[in-house]
Amino acid sequence: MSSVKRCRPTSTRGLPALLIGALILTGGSATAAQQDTLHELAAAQDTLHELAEAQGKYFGSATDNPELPDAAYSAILGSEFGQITPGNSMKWDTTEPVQGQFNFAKGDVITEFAAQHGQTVRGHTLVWHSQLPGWVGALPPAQVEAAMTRHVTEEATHYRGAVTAWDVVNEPFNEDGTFRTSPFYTAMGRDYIATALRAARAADPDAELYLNDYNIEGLGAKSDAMYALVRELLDEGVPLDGVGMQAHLAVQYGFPYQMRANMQRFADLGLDVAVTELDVRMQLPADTAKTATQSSYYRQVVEACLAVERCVGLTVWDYTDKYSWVPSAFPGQGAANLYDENLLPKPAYSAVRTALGGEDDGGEGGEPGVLKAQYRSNDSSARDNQIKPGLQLVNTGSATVSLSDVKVRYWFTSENGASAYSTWCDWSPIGCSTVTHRVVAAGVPKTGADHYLEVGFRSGSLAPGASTGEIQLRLNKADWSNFDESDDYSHGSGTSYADASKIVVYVGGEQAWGIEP
Ligand code: 9MR
Repeated sequence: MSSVKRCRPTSTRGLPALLIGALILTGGSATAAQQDTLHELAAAQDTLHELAEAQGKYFGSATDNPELPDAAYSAILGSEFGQITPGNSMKWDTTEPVQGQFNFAKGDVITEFAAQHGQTVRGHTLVWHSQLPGWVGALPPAQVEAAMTRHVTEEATHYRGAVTAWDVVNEPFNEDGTFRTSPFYTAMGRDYIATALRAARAADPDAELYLNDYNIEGLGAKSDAMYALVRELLDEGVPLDGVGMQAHLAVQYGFPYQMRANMQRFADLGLDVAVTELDVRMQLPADTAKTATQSSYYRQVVEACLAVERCVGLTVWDYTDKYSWVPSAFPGQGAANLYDENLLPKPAYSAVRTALGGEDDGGEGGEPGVLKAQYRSNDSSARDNQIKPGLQLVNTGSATVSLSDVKVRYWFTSENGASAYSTWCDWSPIGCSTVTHRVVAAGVPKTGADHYLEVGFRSGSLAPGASTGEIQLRLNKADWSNFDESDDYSHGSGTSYADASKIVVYVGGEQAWGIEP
């Protein structure tokens, strides 16, 4: 892959709100400092969605209303992903808990988030046997069709223009390929599926209409049943645009059999295919082997989708272990997502990037994100006249990294706009004489971050698995006035070394670790 980064001057998705605000205030023409920052941002690595988009696909994530107030979570959700699916808030028990009483407030929060972040929304789901309010099952069978049609019509009408694709019917099959029993199947037999699809098309002629299920990713009895059904529906002229393959995978169950061939046979019927709920769980605790298998499964799913033209995109079933459905549904299992519980990208994230054609770190066969930063505070007071970060870098990749290519940024605020600083390296096992340090003012100040301590290296290298060991750093203002570190972006109060996502590491000028302020 080329190391030349694409510049995206027409899109502001992914740019910090403050910078966009500054550009609006200056009538859209950036000052020199802003241009520097823009340049830095343009040089930052492409998002998963941008990588997928370059291949004609989208890359999305499920989300859920209770997660959105988590600012660090929603910042990644809003920037890294081009599509979102509500995990729960468009389901029947939320949208029509009482017959005829519709409530779209929670789903509206999701579509508004998407609109604010330039994302598309997959509607999930109109007709499903689960998360179905009790009143539906209590209806006399003769009334179920009218209730279902009304539900589909009301919800699809409400979300016209906001939802681009609907999982109209979710999980219609048992594992052996027989139809699953539900109030809908009991009342209408398999015709409920055609009826629901027709109602959805009538309510929103522009939305793509899907059937969605799990364990249909590979060839097998269940996917054969879906294949037979969709062929019949198409023959009957029922409106249907695609098949969603959930892809809730597990390292202990193996990779779906011939996923690409299975996708292709649906595509050959003239249907789109989407990976709708991807995650790869494992029995805890995670270890190197399970983590490697997980990365390989994520990679293979992406590769299958890329190989099939009609595979329109992939959605992960939330992107972080912090908000995974897995531990509560499968006790003892977890670690299924691309980011860990601290919102740090995992090896699977790198595997997905690489599979999407993302650039590596420029090293010999290395993957992006090969270095991680660890931090502890060496400071007993957050309100004195010195900041004392302890940093160390660990090579998590498979290639040696030349330290002279590495820069680390620790972001803080000056409090009084000071411009002159002294910086010190007090001790490091790699020798302070090899460590460079200086304070740089941000081109555009951000919350908790108007300056950064930049740490570099004159020489040396880090072998795979090696750590620099701690680097004890210290800085003060020239006027020795006090800091208030409590609101500093990179500051933490931990006194032992831990992975630090708010310390940003660059290798060869490209971001390799952390989240910029
Ligand atoms: O992620 C959803 C979780 O929060 C709910 O508790 C669960 C209840 O069934 O549904 C989860 O989402 C499911 C999706 O709607 C359909 N496919 C399986 C998903 C995981 O259970």
